[in-house]
Amino acid sequence: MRVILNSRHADHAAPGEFEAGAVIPCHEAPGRCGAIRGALEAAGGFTFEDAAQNEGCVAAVHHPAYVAYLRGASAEARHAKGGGLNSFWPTVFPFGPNPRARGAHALRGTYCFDVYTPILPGTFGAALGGASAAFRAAELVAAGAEKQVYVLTRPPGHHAEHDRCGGYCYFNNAAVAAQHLSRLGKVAVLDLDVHHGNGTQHIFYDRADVLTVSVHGDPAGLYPFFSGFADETGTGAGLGANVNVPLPPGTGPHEYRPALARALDAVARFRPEFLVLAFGADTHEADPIGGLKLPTGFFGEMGAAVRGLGLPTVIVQEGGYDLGALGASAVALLGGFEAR
Ligand code: OKP
Ligand code: ZN
Repeated sequence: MRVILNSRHADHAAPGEFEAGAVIPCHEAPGRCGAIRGALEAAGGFTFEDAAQNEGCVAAVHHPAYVAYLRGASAEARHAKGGGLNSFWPTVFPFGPNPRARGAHALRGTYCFDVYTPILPGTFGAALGGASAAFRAAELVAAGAEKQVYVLTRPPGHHAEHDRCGGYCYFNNAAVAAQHLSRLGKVAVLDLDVHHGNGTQHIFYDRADVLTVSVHGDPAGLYPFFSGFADETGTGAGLGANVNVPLPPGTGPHEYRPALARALDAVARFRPEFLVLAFGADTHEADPIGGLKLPTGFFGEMGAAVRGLGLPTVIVQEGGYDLGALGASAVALLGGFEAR
C-alpha cells in the first residue's frame, strides 16, 4: 500500500497539555508517526512518499480568515515570550460572534474551542503538511491510480472545524480529502477514532453529497463532550447525511461489532463513489485516553469490514496514544484492508 507522509509533522510538538490544573506531557507527540512508520516497515508491503506543501488545499474546507490567522499566529509565535516557550496558548474563548473580540489574544480564543491546541512556530507548516498529504492521497484515489492510500500524519485533523482548531487538530485532513473527492461524486467519511469527529461533521453538516458517519465513545462522558450525540443528523439539504453511533465506556469487540455494522450499512445505503476512513487507534484497550477495550487483533477485522464496502478509499490517521498499540493497530487495520 502507498503511504503518503507529512514530512513536516515534527515541526509541531507541544511541550505539554492541561489536565486538572496541571501540565502533563502532551499525548499527541511526534513519536506517534515514528511508531507507526517503524511498525509498517517491519511488517513490509508499504511504500513511503512525501507530499509537497500545497498552500491551496485547505481553502475549500476552512475559512480564509482562519487559515490566515493560523499562518500569522505561527509566524508570531517565534517571538512569543512566556515560560520560555515560543508559543501561544489560548485562554479566553469569546462566546459567539463577538465584534469586540479583535485583538490578538481574543482572536486566539475565537479561532479555537479548547486548551489542547497551542500555536507553535511550526504549527502552520506541520498542519499544512498533513492537509497536503491528505489532498495528495485524494488525488491518487480520484485518478484511479490506487484503490486505497494511507495518510500517515499528525497532528490529527477530525476535530478541526471550518474556522476553529481544537482537540490537537488544526486543519481537517479527512475533510480536505473528502472535499476533493466530492468534486467527482458522492463521498462518505467514516470516522472510527474513539473521539467524535466533530469538525468533519461541522464542515459537511448541510451537505447532501457528503455523508459523515462516526462511531465513538459517548460524548456524555468523553471528549469532545459537546458533539457526537445520536440525534445530530444533519441540517437543510444535509438532513439525514450525518450519523453518530455513540458507545458506552469499556465497549469491547462484542458490542463494537454491531455498531460498526450499523455504520457500514449507513455508508452502503448512501451509495457513495468514494470513502474517507478517519482512523484512530485510540479505541485500543491500551490507549491512555480512549476508554474502549478493542484488542489489536480486532483492528484486522475492522479493516476487512471496511474494505468489504468495495470503495476507493483514502485512509487518514487520526488519534492513538499508546505508541506500541498504535503501530500494531495500524499494521493490523491496513493488513485487514489489503487482504483479499
Ligand atoms: C484527539 B483525537 C486527556 C484529554 C484529552 C483532547 C483529546 C483530543 C483527541 N486528559 N483531550 O480525536 O484523537
Ligand atoms: Zn481520538
